[in-house]
Amino acid sequence: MPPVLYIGNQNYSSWSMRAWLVMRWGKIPFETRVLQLGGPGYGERQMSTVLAVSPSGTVPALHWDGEVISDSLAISEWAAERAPTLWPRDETARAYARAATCEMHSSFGALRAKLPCNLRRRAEPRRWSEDVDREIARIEAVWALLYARFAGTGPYLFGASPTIPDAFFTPVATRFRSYAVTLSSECQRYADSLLGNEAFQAWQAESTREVWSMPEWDGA
Ligand SMILES: N[C@@H](CCC(=O)N[C@@H](CS)C(=O)NCC(=O)O)C(=O)O
Repeated sequence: MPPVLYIGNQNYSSWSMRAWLVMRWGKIPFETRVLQLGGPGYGERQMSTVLAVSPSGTVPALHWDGEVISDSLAISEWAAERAPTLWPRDETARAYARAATCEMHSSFGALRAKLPCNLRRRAEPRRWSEDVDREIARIEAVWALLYARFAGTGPYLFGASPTIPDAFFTPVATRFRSYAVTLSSECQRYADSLLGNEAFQAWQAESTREVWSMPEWDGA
């Protein structure tokens, strides 16, 4: 039985997207099961859906050989043990890649709250609060630094193949697209590479077939 990755609504679940991209980029055979997060009656449904497969109550959750891990970064590390090229080979580059991934995993709360992941959404440009502007500037600085030092001719942060930080930044690129955030030309080029990635395109195609909607997020 191949590993099974439980994920949330593909239109909205950014953490699910990250783990799924890493598994695909690592060419690890796995099955995907999509769970509906939110929607009417979710409080009662949650026990029989997410909590039934993920003790933390969150997705993504990976099941293999009777084991369960339920965190996107832990799943990415599990994948990298099987597919080491998911991290850059060079030790210094790898340290920077881990730092960027961890920063994405643990920070940017304002961006996540005010620009929720919503692949379908195309909002008009607007002025953001100071905390969002600060976080956007920080992300642009991280991208610019990594790109200048490690990308070579790109198109990803650490070269020709996508690595784990690229997966962690892909839902950021979708947020910038959804909410019409203006980026520097080099950051926009990198964001476009993430959005053009074949595995991301496959995820996006599946998300367009999804019928669930979360009105509380669609208005953000
Ligand atoms: N730190 C976790 C966060 C996972 C998370 O918050 N996932 C959201 C979906 S994107 C979730 O499962 N929320 C629970 C719910 O909506 O019931 C990770 O990196 O996997």
